[in-house]
Amino acid sequence: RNGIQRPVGHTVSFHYNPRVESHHFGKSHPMKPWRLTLTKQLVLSYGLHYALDLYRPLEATKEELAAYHTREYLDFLQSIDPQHSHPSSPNTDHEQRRTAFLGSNEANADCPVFDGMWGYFTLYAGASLDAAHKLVADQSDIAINWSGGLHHAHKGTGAGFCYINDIVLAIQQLLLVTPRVLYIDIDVHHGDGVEEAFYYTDRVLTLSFHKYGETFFPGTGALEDTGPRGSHNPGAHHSLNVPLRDGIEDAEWERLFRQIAGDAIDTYNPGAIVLQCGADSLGGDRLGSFNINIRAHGFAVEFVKSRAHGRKMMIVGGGGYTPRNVARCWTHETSIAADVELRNELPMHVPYRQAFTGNENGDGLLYPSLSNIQGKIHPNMNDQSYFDNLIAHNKEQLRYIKG
Ligand code: VJV
Ligand code: CA
Ligand code: ZN
Repeated sequence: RNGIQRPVGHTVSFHYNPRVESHHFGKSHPMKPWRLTLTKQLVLSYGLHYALDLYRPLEATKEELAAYHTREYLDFLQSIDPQHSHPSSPNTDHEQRRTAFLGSNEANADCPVFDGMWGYFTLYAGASLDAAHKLVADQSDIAINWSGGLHHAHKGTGAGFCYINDIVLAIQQLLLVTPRVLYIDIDVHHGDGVEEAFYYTDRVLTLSFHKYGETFFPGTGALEDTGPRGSHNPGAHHSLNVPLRDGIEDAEWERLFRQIAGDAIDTYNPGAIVLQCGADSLGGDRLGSFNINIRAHGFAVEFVKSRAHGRKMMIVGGGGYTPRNVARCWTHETSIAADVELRNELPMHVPYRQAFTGNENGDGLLYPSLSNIQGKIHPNMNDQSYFDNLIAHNKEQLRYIKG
């Protein structure tokens, strides 16, 4: 009806269980699962689902999560959920365990305990595992999970809004069938949890672009941190970092990404590529401070897809704290995966249309200019010589790597 069709010989799967939407981190917490509702509505309104294989994955089992996470952490997460907790366990012990697993009083505002949280984790992790399984079984070429991408979670603790590391779990599955996986992370925060999980192996190359400096979370991901010291360690040179300053713009971003991600793909020659598309690197994000627009963000997907050459590709979400732009960005990126061009005027019948209309909300367009009209203004603190140094340093690291 609207001309959107499935391209021949290239299957794009979309892994999503709408039950994630109903979870709330708490009043005024920046992480809003509701942004996923908005994304899904926009994808459906554009008719993109005609070009996708839609899956509604079930919760991951505790056994599946234990492939990476410790038993004691999982026991804690499962039991602290009010719906699963034992009323007999004393409160003090409860608080001690909460501090141990989710951070001290100040930090645990990032990872609150909320109603139904076990259901939320197992749903988003279940979707990433389902995506990985469809790639492994050769039933999909590009598998998308916008509810995943929670890159800060550690083996035995939560951090930065992330409790279960669905990305690590998915990469572990891909490693069963391919010798090397490339992980690329364009969230404005450093992909520390994924880097850490594969720090000592040469079977995963991690590459994160992020804001770095002052006190910006999580504080890791310096240019010089490229893996364990000592060239005898297999993980040496297999963690790449691209630390950026405030205000990076479209053309610079695209050039940097093309150069560094391009070199990484060519040199490492991975069997699969996992791309974390955190939308907090967009201009106008509530927590981020970059100045890139939706098409420049999507350039990462476009570029990786163009260089994939038959390799399996997995796309996950991540951060993104201005919900209307998260929905725009991930709808655009779904369309790139599916080889469909979308018109700039949003469909008339899109639910929650008012979230996208008006001058401050982007004038009913899919691709409004995000720089300087939304959120705080972040002057560009990067310069050409800084970028040149980032490119040169990462090229030097890749000389140690043989694909
Ligand atoms: O900067 C931090 C840590 C603090 C301690 C805790 N307070 C709340 C904030 C400062 C040092 N944490 C970051 C975590 C960012 C996580 C990003 C996750 C992702 O996008 O990479 C992947 C999904 C941070 N920045 C902003 C906040 N936390 C923040 C947390 C809140 C909040 C406002 C800001 C938590 C609750 C409430 N407001 C009500
Ligand atoms: Ca990143
Ligand atoms: Zn982030």
